[in-house]
Amino acid sequence: MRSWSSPSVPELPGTGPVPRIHDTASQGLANAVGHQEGRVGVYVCGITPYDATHMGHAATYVAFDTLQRVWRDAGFEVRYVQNVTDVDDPLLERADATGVEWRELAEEQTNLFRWDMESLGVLPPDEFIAVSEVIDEVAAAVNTLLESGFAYRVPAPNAIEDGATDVYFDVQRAGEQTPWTLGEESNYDRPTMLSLFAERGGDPDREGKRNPLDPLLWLSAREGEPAWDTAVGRGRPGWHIECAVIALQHLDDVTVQGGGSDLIFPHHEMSAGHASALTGKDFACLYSHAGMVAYEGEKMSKSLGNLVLVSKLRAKGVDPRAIRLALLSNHYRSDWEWTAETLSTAEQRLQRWLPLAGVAGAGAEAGAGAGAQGGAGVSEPVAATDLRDRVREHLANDLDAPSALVAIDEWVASHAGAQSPEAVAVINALLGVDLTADPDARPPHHHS
Ligand code: 5CA
Ligand code: ZN
Repeated sequence: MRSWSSPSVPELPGTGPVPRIHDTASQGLANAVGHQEGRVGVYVCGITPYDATHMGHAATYVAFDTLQRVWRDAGFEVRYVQNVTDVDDPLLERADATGVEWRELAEEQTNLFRWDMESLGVLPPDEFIAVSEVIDEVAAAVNTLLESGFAYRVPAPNAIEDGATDVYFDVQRAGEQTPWTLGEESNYDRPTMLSLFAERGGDPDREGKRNPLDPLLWLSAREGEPAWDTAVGRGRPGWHIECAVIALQHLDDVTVQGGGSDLIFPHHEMSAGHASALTGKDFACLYSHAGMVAYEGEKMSKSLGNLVLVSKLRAKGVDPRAIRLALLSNHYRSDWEWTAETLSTAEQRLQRWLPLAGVAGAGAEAGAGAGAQGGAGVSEPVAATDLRDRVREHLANDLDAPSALVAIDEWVASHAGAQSPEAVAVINALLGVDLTADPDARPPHHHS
């Protein structure tokens, strides 16, 4: 699919340090490097396109965007792949409940997501792939797993066709015959796995499975649901195999598999298992997870409906750069709660920083006067080498954006009223906030 347009990223003098990030599998910090010199590949799980883009989604994509910026600054060539889960139970249920065709819902919400990402200054993936685009490839992979004995068929009495079967992944066999073992990525014990599996789309009690934790690879056609005729029969893909197949297809080296922490299990554990069974090798070098954003006391989620949407804030006239600063003011790995204060603090911060680009800030009055050019009394530009070094150090240390923001605050406070193209470039390149942009230049809605 079409991705979205890229913001321009200034090249900074010199190179930043190789980032270290937390790896869920080894439970510690690790150098974010793969098997190839100077090149990294990252697969970040994309949205299921409905009720997008809320602050939780946005926080996760801004976190991996920061990683991409830090890698680039450290001299790496980055290849970035992201999927869109346009065929899945919750999306189909929402389409059903609202009487919209699932394809239409997915397309409209994916467009909204593209525009939200663009307005937040998120670098686009090199490959942006909808599941509906890779049905045959997924079916072929499921067929391979059946032939190699890592998958098996289970009778599906609810299917449209008599005698139809669903296909499941044999976790025990994969654990014995591939480099992958259940639990190596999540480090969860079995009771935790069982409860998360049931909570997050799994079916531990399905009759005929060899192991309650065996995940679905292929669902044979059900009444009223989309289905495709493929090498494994008529039906649609399971969830984890889609990400495994897309990642393997577009990345020769998965340096990082990323997403929110709600994907640690079963999604990333099982994607890794599927990939190992297909290739005989380990899947990703590192597994990286962003914390969960809450709102009104609970995880922000489509199922609860406690959502703050990027597009709604934008429609109210909120500067997307303030939204991005609000997201960056929390460490990506922590669980945190979105509040009105999170945003107003970020709006004030943006106002304090704007003078760096010669734009008059509005002091503590959030919003008012933003974008006005400060003409009079322009002083000599101030160098910001020290600031660049500090921001680089903080971000290379497990993407510590909150400390980077504080470092910039301190620098701005000690250079009152200074203009600094160097500082502006650092903030743009590494934090994705362009202080020279005119926030009113972008239309509030995306017309595609
Ligand atoms: N399509 C699947 C991944 S293949 C999916 O999880 N879609 S999603 O729309 O539910 O979420 C998109 C991304 O946002 C995922 O990486 C997910 O982990 C992350 N995410 C969802 N809710 C939150 C939240 N409240 N806080 C932080 N990240 C979140
Ligand atoms: Zn995924």
